[in-house]
Amino acid sequence: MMNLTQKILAAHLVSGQLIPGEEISIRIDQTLTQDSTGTMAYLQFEAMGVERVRTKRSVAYIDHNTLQTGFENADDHQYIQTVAHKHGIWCSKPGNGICHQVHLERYGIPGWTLLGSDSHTPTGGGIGMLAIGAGGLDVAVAMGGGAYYLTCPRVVNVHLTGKLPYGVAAKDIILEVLRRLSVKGGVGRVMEYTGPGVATLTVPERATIANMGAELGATTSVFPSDEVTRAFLKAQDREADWQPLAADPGAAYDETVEICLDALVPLVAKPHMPDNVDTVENVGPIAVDQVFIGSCTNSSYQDMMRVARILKGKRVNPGVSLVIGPGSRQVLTMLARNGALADMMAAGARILETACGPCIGMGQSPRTGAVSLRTNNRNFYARSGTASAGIYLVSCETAAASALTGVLTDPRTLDVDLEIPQPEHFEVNDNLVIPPVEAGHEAEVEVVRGPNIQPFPLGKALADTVSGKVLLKMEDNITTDHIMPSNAKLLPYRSNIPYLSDYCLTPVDADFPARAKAEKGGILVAGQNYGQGSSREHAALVPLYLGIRAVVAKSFARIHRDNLINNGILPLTFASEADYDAISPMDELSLPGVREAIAQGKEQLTLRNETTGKEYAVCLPLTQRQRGMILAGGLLNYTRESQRQ
Ligand code: MIC
Ligand code: SF4
Repeated sequence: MMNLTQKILAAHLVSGQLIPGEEISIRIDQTLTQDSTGTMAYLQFEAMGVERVRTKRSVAYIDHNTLQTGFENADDHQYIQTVAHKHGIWCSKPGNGICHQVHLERYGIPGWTLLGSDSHTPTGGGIGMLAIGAGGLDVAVAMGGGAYYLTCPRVVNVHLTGKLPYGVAAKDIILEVLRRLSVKGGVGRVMEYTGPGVATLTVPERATIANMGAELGATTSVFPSDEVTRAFLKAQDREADWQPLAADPGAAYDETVEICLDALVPLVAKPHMPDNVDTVENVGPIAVDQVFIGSCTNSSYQDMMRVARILKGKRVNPGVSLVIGPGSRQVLTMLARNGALADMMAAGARILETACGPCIGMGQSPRTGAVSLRTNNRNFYARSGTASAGIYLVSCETAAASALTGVLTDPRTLDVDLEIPQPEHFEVNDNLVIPPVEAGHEAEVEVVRGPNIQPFPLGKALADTVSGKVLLKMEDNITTDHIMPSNAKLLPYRSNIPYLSDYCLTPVDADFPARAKAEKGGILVAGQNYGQGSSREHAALVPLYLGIRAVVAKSFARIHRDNLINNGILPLTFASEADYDAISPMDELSLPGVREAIAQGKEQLTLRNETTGKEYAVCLPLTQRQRGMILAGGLLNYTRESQRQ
């Protein structure tokens, strides 16, 4: 008897055993990239020298950097489009929509594996995929036909019963899970949704939940594939892609979370963490300056239709700027045809291109000290582009109701029919998707590289001894938005590591880049869950460029730890967390004989504080393959070395 996660893993297993905690590797059926991580992933793919991708389908989406305030974004777009065309990859052009929404609509297949260079790739779990977010280098390897290595997860049964009451949304389900489990609660786990409540949720609602499983730190989240999934695929002209999938009756799980949907209420994640959850009622009618409805979490056709219903015939409160970004061209076109778009606009909404937009700070930064209600998944400090603003994460219903009143409003007070059935047929039009060149013609395609495409740094083989000053000592839950901020000014430089290096960790300490450069690199010290959030490999590549050789933390987030190892940076954890307190900024630390110790397979190393004379035990549990990567100075060097042998 197997649960669904085990079934999909078993069907794709390349190496290892399905025992939680053990290293396994799996075959990847599909990959996705988006432009802000994609340029690096394709540069790395090119460096691997593979002519054509070996997956069943790989898609390159352009959805993050679409502002084009200078030539940089457009250079990146052209590079991605041409490199994709050459190497057998489909390219979804800017304006076609947000990668996760479009992938769900057009390409996701129940029971298949998907690896994406974006942390919200698990959105595909809404359609029964095992969809995992990873760094660009891991995705590049998967495109080349290589297996994806991961720690075999524990499987959590999130058992849903009942039905959501009026005004309570799928977003409130995942906010409830976050409230209970926290941003670390899913680490090392797959969240598998089961129970009679599942059938009451549409595919986009399931996708909302799977999407924000990323905020739990989970490896991924997965829903069964049932008649609801079949109807969704049929309406996308893809019924042939459907297959029924579910856990065997009585299958075992490592943990269980019970959620009774009838008992849920509208929830809100307060600044600056997605697990800082309270009820809308408790937070009360705080004044709201901005409302953003959109992002890969909440921008489906049904989400948008509910919003249009709420806004229809009403007026957005004069104190509020309401911005709406439908998730895909399919959604936007359908809203345009059925009049819902006009209802939104008549109410006073500002309509955005179908892209990530405000979610990643690409425009629409709120005013100083603003309260901004948003339907996206992350409210990390400064991510909106306005550090003093407070971002509150809510459902579409709460967002739209509040946009009308100007204060945080419980949508259960609305008097509007919120039942939006799934359309019989979605409007299918893939005109903005460019297919790859036919096999055998790759050499005819020229890859265009503008001046913004700069080479990426390569790690160096691990030295015998690693040493350096503590350039920064950080708290718990430092996100990749702290390590490598992303906003309208910086996102255009995702292919330009030297440029980005001047902004590394500046939300924590504005002087960090200058100090790192003056000291020619060093060591970072951090608390729990270091590197949570985005999959951006830049959070490892930029520190690598700045000469960071090791990060000593209380614990790491999964994707970031993999990214550090892939780039040859040591992710060390304190054997005793109390030692964190004994280290001060600018202490000189060293790891004498570290190369030999790692080569011998030692998992505990000695970290010497040359300034105080103290020694600390630090842990570096590595698989054999990871050991090889650390010794070689990263995955690319390791792969090259392995090929030579
Ligand atoms: C995000 O939501 O933080 C992003 C932008 O989509 C990232 C990817 C990136 O940093 O480019 C993610 O979630 O992985
Ligand atoms: Fe884009 Fe935001 Fe989704 Fe990231 S979380 S993929 S930035 S919409």
